[in-house]
Amino acid sequence: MVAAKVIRQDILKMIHDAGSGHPGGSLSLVEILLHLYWKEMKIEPKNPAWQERDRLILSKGHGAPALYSILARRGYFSVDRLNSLRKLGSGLEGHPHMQSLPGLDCSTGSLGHGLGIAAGLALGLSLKKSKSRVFCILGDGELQEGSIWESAMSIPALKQTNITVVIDRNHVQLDDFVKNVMPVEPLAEKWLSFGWFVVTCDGHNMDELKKAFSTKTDKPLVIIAETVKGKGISFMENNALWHGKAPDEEQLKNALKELK
Ligand SMILES: Cc1ncc(C[n+]2csc(CCOP(=O)(O)OP(=O)(O)O)c2C)c(N)n1
Repeated sequence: MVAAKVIRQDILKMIHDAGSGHPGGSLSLVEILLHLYWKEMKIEPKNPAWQERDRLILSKGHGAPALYSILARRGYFSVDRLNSLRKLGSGLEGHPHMQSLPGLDCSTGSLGHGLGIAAGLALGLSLKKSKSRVFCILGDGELQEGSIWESAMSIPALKQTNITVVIDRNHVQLDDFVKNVMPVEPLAEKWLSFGWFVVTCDGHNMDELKKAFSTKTDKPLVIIAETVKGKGISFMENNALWHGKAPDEEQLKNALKELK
Protein backbone atom coordinates (compact mmCIF):
# COMPACT_ATOMS: atom_id res chain seq x y z
CA MET A 1 0.00 0.00 0.00
CA VAL A 2 1.17 3.52 -0.81
CA ALA A 3 1.85 5.74 2.24
CA ALA A 4 -0.87 8.24 3.15
CA LYS A 5 1.63 11.07 2.95
CA VAL A 6 2.32 10.25 -0.73
CA ILE A 7 -1.39 10.73 -1.49
CA ARG A 8 -1.42 13.96 0.52
CA GLN A 9 1.64 15.25 -1.38
CA ASP A 10 -0.09 14.43 -4.68
CA ILE A 11 -3.26 16.24 -3.62
CA LEU A 12 -1.42 19.41 -2.61
CA LYS A 13 0.78 19.49 -5.72
CA MET A 14 -2.15 18.82 -8.06
CA ILE A 15 -4.29 21.58 -6.60
CA HIS A 16 -1.36 23.99 -6.51
CA ASP A 17 -0.53 23.29 -10.17
CA ALA A 18 -4.18 23.63 -11.19
CA GLY A 19 -4.53 26.89 -9.28
CA SER A 20 -7.90 25.75 -7.92
CA GLY A 21 -9.53 22.78 -6.20
CA HIS A 22 -10.59 21.45 -2.82
CA PRO A 23 -7.71 20.50 -0.50
CA GLY A 24 -9.60 20.26 2.84
CA GLY A 25 -12.15 17.62 1.87
CA SER A 26 -9.59 15.71 -0.20
CA LEU A 27 -7.10 15.43 2.66
CA SER A 28 -9.79 14.07 5.01
CA LEU A 29 -10.55 11.21 2.60
CA VAL A 30 -7.07 9.72 2.26
CA GLU A 31 -7.15 6.77 4.67
CA ILE A 32 -10.75 5.86 3.75
CA LEU A 33 -9.77 5.59 0.08
CA LEU A 34 -6.51 3.80 0.87
CA HIS A 35 -8.44 1.18 2.78
CA LEU A 36 -11.06 0.80 0.06
CA TYR A 37 -8.65 0.51 -2.88
CA TRP A 38 -5.97 -1.61 -1.20
CA LYS A 39 -7.85 -3.72 1.33
CA GLU A 40 -11.54 -3.76 0.61
CA MET A 41 -12.65 -3.53 -2.96
CA LYS A 42 -12.59 -6.29 -5.53
CA ILE A 43 -11.04 -4.51 -8.50
CA GLU A 44 -8.78 -5.02 -11.48
CA PRO A 45 -7.04 -1.71 -12.25
CA LYS A 46 -5.90 -3.00 -15.64
CA ASN A 47 -9.47 -3.97 -16.49
CA PRO A 48 -11.52 -1.07 -15.08
CA ALA A 49 -14.73 -2.15 -16.85
CA TRP A 50 -14.60 -5.65 -15.31
CA GLN A 51 -18.25 -6.54 -14.64
CA GLU A 52 -17.55 -8.32 -11.35
CA ARG A 53 -15.76 -5.36 -9.77
CA ASP A 54 -16.97 -3.51 -6.71
CA ARG A 55 -18.12 0.06 -7.39
CA LEU A 56 -17.17 3.29 -5.67
CA ILE A 57 -19.28 6.42 -5.79
CA LEU A 58 -17.59 9.50 -4.43
CA SER A 59 -20.77 11.46 -3.85
CA LYS A 60 -18.76 14.41 -2.48
CA GLY A 61 -17.21 14.76 -5.92
CA HIS A 62 -15.12 17.79 -4.99
CA GLY A 63 -12.80 15.32 -3.19
CA ALA A 64 -11.69 14.20 -6.68
CA PRO A 65 -7.97 14.99 -6.20
CA ALA A 66 -7.78 12.32 -3.47
CA LEU A 67 -9.53 9.79 -5.70
CA TYR A 68 -7.35 10.61 -8.73
CA SER A 69 -4.16 10.16 -6.72
CA ILE A 70 -5.43 6.83 -5.36
CA LEU A 71 -6.45 5.60 -8.84
CA ALA A 72 -3.10 6.58 -10.33
CA ARG A 73 -1.07 5.04 -7.48
CA ARG A 74 -3.21 1.87 -7.72
CA GLY A 75 -2.38 1.54 -11.41
CA TYR A 76 -5.49 2.72 -13.29
CA PHE A 77 -3.47 5.36 -15.17
CA SER A 78 -0.06 6.93 -15.08
CA VAL A 79 1.01 9.01 -12.08
CA ASP A 80 2.38 11.58 -14.57
CA ARG A 81 -1.18 12.49 -15.48
CA LEU A 82 -1.87 13.86 -12.01
CA ASN A 83 -0.34 17.23 -12.86
CA SER A 84 -3.04 17.75 -15.51
CA LEU A 85 -5.80 18.26 -12.92
CA ARG A 86 -8.45 20.71 -14.18
CA LYS A 87 -6.65 21.20 -17.50
CA LEU A 88 -8.88 21.21 -20.58
CA GLY A 89 -9.15 17.76 -22.15
CA SER A 90 -7.02 16.04 -19.49
CA GLY A 91 -9.79 13.81 -18.14
CA LEU A 92 -8.93 14.87 -14.60
CA GLU A 93 -11.91 17.15 -14.27
CA GLY A 94 -12.49 19.27 -11.18
CA HIS A 95 -15.22 16.77 -10.30
CA PRO A 96 -15.21 13.12 -11.46
CA HIS A 97 -16.44 12.56 -15.01
CA MET A 98 -16.71 8.82 -15.56
CA GLN A 99 -16.41 8.93 -19.36
CA SER A 100 -13.10 10.79 -19.14
CA LEU A 101 -10.98 8.67 -16.83
CA PRO A 102 -10.56 4.93 -16.22
CA GLY A 103 -11.63 3.70 -12.80
CA LEU A 104 -14.52 6.09 -12.21
CA ASP A 105 -17.87 4.39 -11.62
CA CYS A 106 -19.94 7.57 -11.42
CA SER A 107 -19.86 11.24 -12.36
CA THR A 108 -20.49 13.40 -9.31
CA GLY A 109 -20.08 16.96 -8.08
CA SER A 110 -23.63 18.07 -7.62
CA LEU A 111 -24.04 17.04 -3.99
CA GLY A 112 -26.84 14.81 -2.79
CA HIS A 113 -27.09 12.46 -5.75
CA GLY A 114 -24.52 9.74 -5.03
CA LEU A 115 -26.56 7.66 -2.62
CA GLY A 116 -29.56 7.50 -4.97
CA ILE A 117 -27.26 6.36 -7.77
CA ALA A 118 -25.66 3.81 -5.43
CA ALA A 119 -29.13 2.50 -4.55
CA GLY A 120 -30.03 1.96 -8.22
CA LEU A 121 -26.67 0.42 -8.98
CA ALA A 122 -26.93 -1.96 -6.02
CA LEU A 123 -30.47 -2.96 -6.96
CA GLY A 124 -29.40 -3.62 -10.56
CA LEU A 125 -26.45 -5.71 -9.41
CA SER A 126 -28.56 -7.83 -7.10
CA LEU A 127 -31.19 -8.38 -9.81
CA LYS A 128 -28.34 -9.71 -11.95
CA LYS A 129 -27.30 -11.93 -9.03
CA SER A 130 -23.92 -10.21 -9.03
CA LYS A 131 -21.71 -10.44 -5.93
CA SER A 132 -20.29 -6.96 -6.55
CA ARG A 133 -20.65 -4.42 -3.76
CA VAL A 134 -21.27 -0.70 -3.93
CA PHE A 135 -19.44 1.78 -1.71
CA CYS A 136 -20.65 5.35 -1.44
CA ILE A 137 -18.78 8.19 0.28
CA LEU A 138 -20.83 11.13 1.53
CA GLY A 139 -19.71 14.41 3.07
CA ASP A 140 -21.28 15.42 6.38
CA GLY A 141 -22.34 18.81 4.99
CA GLU A 142 -23.75 16.93 2.03
CA LEU A 143 -26.14 15.18 4.42
CA GLN A 144 -28.15 18.39 4.50
CA GLU A 145 -29.43 17.48 1.01
CA GLY A 146 -32.95 16.02 1.30
CA SER A 147 -32.37 13.49 -1.48
CA ILE A 148 -29.85 11.68 0.74
CA TRP A 149 -32.62 10.83 3.16
CA GLU A 150 -34.95 9.50 0.47
CA SER A 151 -32.20 7.08 -0.48
CA ALA A 152 -31.35 6.34 3.16
CA MET A 153 -34.99 5.36 3.62
CA SER A 154 -35.21 3.28 0.42
CA ILE A 155 -32.05 1.19 0.73
CA PRO A 156 -33.02 -0.73 3.92
CA ALA A 157 -36.62 -1.04 2.64
CA LEU A 158 -35.29 -2.68 -0.54
CA LYS A 159 -32.97 -4.82 1.62
CA GLN A 160 -29.92 -3.67 -0.33
CA THR A 161 -27.20 -5.07 1.89
CA ASN A 162 -24.67 -4.87 -0.93
CA ILE A 163 -24.20 -1.15 -0.16
CA THR A 164 -21.79 0.32 2.36
CA VAL A 165 -21.96 4.05 3.01
CA VAL A 166 -19.03 5.95 4.47
CA ILE A 167 -19.64 9.40 5.90
CA ASP A 168 -16.53 11.59 5.87
CA ARG A 169 -17.42 13.22 9.19
CA ASN A 170 -14.94 16.08 9.15
CA HIS A 171 -17.39 18.49 10.81
CA VAL A 172 -16.70 21.32 8.36
CA GLN A 173 -18.55 22.25 5.16
CA LEU A 174 -17.99 24.99 2.59
CA ASP A 175 -17.64 28.03 4.81
CA ASP A 176 -18.22 27.00 8.42
CA PHE A 177 -18.65 24.10 10.82
CA VAL A 178 -21.60 21.84 9.96
CA LYS A 179 -23.12 22.42 13.40
CA ASN A 180 -23.28 26.18 12.74
CA VAL A 181 -24.93 25.87 9.32
CA MET A 182 -27.44 23.05 9.85
CA PRO A 183 -26.60 20.46 12.52
CA VAL A 184 -26.81 16.81 11.45
CA GLU A 185 -26.71 15.35 14.96
CA PRO A 186 -27.82 12.98 16.34
CA LEU A 187 -26.25 11.37 13.31
CA ALA A 188 -25.93 7.71 14.33
CA GLU A 189 -29.49 7.73 15.67
CA LYS A 190 -30.84 9.16 12.41
CA TRP A 191 -29.32 6.34 10.33
CA LEU A 192 -30.32 3.73 12.93
CA SER A 193 -33.91 4.89 12.77
CA PHE A 194 -33.85 4.55 8.98
CA GLY A 195 -32.88 0.88 9.34
CA TRP A 196 -29.08 0.96 8.95
CA PHE A 197 -26.36 -0.71 10.98
CA VAL A 198 -24.14 2.11 12.21
CA VAL A 199 -20.46 1.94 13.12
CA THR A 200 -18.35 4.92 14.13
CA CYS A 201 -14.57 4.88 13.79
CA ASP A 202 -11.48 7.06 13.49
CA GLY A 203 -11.35 7.66 9.75
CA HIS A 204 -7.59 8.21 9.80
CA ASN A 205 -6.80 4.95 11.64
CA MET A 206 -6.27 2.03 9.26
CA ASP A 207 -6.94 -0.63 11.93
CA GLU A 208 -10.20 0.99 12.97
CA LEU A 209 -11.28 1.34 9.35
CA LYS A 210 -10.53 -2.33 8.72
CA LYS A 211 -12.61 -3.34 11.74
CA ALA A 212 -15.48 -1.06 10.74
CA PHE A 213 -15.61 -2.39 7.17
CA SER A 214 -15.54 -6.00 8.37
CA THR A 215 -18.71 -5.56 10.46
CA LYS A 216 -21.07 -8.46 9.89
CA THR A 217 -24.71 -7.43 9.66
CA ASP A 218 -27.85 -8.28 7.73
CA LYS A 219 -28.63 -4.55 7.35
CA PRO A 220 -27.00 -2.02 5.05
CA LEU A 221 -23.90 -0.68 6.79
CA VAL A 222 -23.04 2.98 7.34
CA ILE A 223 -19.62 3.89 8.69
CA ILE A 224 -19.35 7.28 10.32
CA ALA A 225 -15.64 7.96 9.82
CA GLU A 226 -14.51 10.71 12.18
CA THR A 227 -11.98 12.72 10.20
CA VAL A 228 -10.26 16.09 10.16
CA LYS A 229 -10.78 18.45 7.26
CA GLY A 230 -7.34 19.39 5.91
CA LYS A 231 -5.77 16.46 7.81
CA GLY A 232 -1.98 16.53 8.02
CA ILE A 233 -1.39 20.22 7.28
CA SER A 234 -1.52 22.38 10.43
CA PHE A 235 -2.75 25.55 8.76
CA MET A 236 -5.45 23.72 6.81
CA GLU A 237 -6.85 21.50 9.58
CA ASN A 238 -10.40 22.37 10.67
CA ASN A 239 -10.22 25.56 8.65
CA ALA A 240 -13.05 26.21 6.19
CA LEU A 241 -10.82 28.71 4.36
CA TRP A 242 -9.12 25.68 2.83
CA HIS A 243 -12.33 24.10 1.56
CA GLY A 244 -11.85 25.34 -1.99
CA LYS A 245 -8.57 27.22 -2.30
CA ALA A 246 -5.25 26.32 -3.91
CA PRO A 247 -2.03 26.76 -1.91
CA ASP A 248 0.40 29.30 -3.38
CA GLU A 249 4.10 28.47 -3.85
CA GLU A 250 5.08 29.31 -0.26
CA GLN A 251 2.09 27.51 1.27
CA LEU A 252 2.79 24.43 -0.83
CA LYS A 253 6.42 24.42 0.32
CA ASN A 254 5.39 24.68 3.97
CA ALA A 255 2.69 22.03 3.59
CA LEU A 256 5.07 19.55 1.94
CA LYS A 257 7.64 20.20 4.67
CA GLU A 258 5.02 19.19 7.27
CA LEU A 259 4.43 15.89 5.49
CA LYS A 260 8.10 14.88 5.55
C1 LIG B 1 -26.01 20.55 -5.02
C2 LIG B 1 -24.78 21.29 -4.65
N1 LIG B 1 -24.87 22.40 -3.91
C3 LIG B 1 -23.75 23.09 -3.57
C4 LIG B 1 -22.52 22.66 -3.99
C5 LIG B 1 -21.28 23.46 -3.65
N2 LIG B 1 -20.48 22.78 -2.64
C6 LIG B 1 -19.38 22.10 -2.98
S1 LIG B 1 -18.64 21.39 -1.67
C7 LIG B 1 -19.78 22.01 -0.61
C8 LIG B 1 -19.70 21.70 0.87
C9 LIG B 1 -19.82 20.26 1.15
O1 LIG B 1 -19.56 19.98 2.49
P1 LIG B 1 -19.17 18.53 2.93
O2 LIG B 1 -20.12 17.57 2.34
O3 LIG B 1 -19.04 18.53 4.40
O4 LIG B 1 -17.78 18.30 2.20
P2 LIG B 1 -16.29 18.30 2.84
O5 LIG B 1 -16.29 19.19 4.05
O6 LIG B 1 -16.01 16.90 3.20
O7 LIG B 1 -15.42 18.81 1.75
C10 LIG B 1 -20.74 22.74 -1.29
C11 LIG B 1 -21.88 23.44 -0.65
C12 LIG B 1 -22.47 21.49 -4.79
N3 LIG B 1 -21.31 20.98 -5.22
N4 LIG B 1 -23.60 20.82 -5.08
